[in-house]
Amino acid sequence: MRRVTLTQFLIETQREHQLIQADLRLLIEVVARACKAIAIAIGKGSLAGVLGSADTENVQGEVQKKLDVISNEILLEANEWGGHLAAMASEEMDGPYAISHRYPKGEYLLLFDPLDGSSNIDVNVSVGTIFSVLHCPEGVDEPEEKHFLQAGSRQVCAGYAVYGPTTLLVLTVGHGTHCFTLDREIGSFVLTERNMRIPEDTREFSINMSNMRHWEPPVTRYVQELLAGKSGSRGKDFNMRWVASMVADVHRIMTRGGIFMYPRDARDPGKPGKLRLMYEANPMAFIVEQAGGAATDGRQRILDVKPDTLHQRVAVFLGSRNEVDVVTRYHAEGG
Ligand code: AHM
Ligand code: MG
Repeated sequence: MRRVTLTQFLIETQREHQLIQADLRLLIEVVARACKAIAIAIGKGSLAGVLGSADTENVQGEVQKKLDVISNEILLEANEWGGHLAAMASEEMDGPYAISHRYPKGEYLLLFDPLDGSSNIDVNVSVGTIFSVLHCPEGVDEPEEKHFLQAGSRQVCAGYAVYGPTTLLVLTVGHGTHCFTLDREIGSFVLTERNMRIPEDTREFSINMSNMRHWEPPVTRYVQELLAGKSGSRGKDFNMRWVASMVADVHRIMTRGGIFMYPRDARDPGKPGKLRLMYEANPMAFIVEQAGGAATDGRQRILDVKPDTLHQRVAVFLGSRNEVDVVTRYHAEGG
């Protein structure tokens, strides 16, 4: 089989579908290069002294790991000088990151969660990077928070890297979702699955069960039916998996199906869910939909949610279409 590198894939996609102009290709290649650098930093672990806490807090009040800070810096430095971006935003920064006046400005906005699942770093379990690309509104030279607040349906590209036994890059530009594997010897990402498809049905679900007592009635109803298995109303047994790295849990679903849930819960009324809309839920929803899956916040399609703030949280139900439909219907029925 002919080996197709990420670069070849991007050039061929542009030739066939005119979906990836030169600037967007540069952006994707730069993000992919940054992900390689992050993979190398993670791979060194204790040898490079990168594990453990940075003893700082991000805007969401979460204690940052050293690798959260390192990964954020790698992405910023890689992306700021190429002339393809108007601004960046990150889980680890309060507000938008302006591109220095020393560099030319481009037409895209890049948002990222530099190291998702970072509670897993110190125990050597998979983590990842999630990113989303939007157009900067026309005529805007100095993008502010409000210019990032576009619905997920306006994303031009989204992707994630998984730093696991292999390093993978999963990508969509709105024409299917494709998976690339890092060839560590050569140092390039190679296409290993074109047009990933999520099975419509599944027997596997993914949720942090320890929060059950805080859930809303539709979620409790749905999960109790799954737990009842063969003898319950669903008439089949379900298996459960929870890595606590969204990238790893979503990647399993991209590979063999399943439903991932991080519902809204009553722990903190100020937080409608744990995951962030702009750089976690939106890119994952775009990737999942492009693979034939579904993604809702229980009430509406995630990609249709109108954002209010950069770090806004949202409930997430995504994966195999038929299961997402059931739990979304239970929300509409009120429990
Ligand atoms: P993070 O971006 O600070 O790592 O938080 C997001 C992570 C997700 O990757 C994962 O699905 C979830 O938080 C795990 O939450 P919990 O600790 O409740 O299991
Ligand atoms: Mg995250």
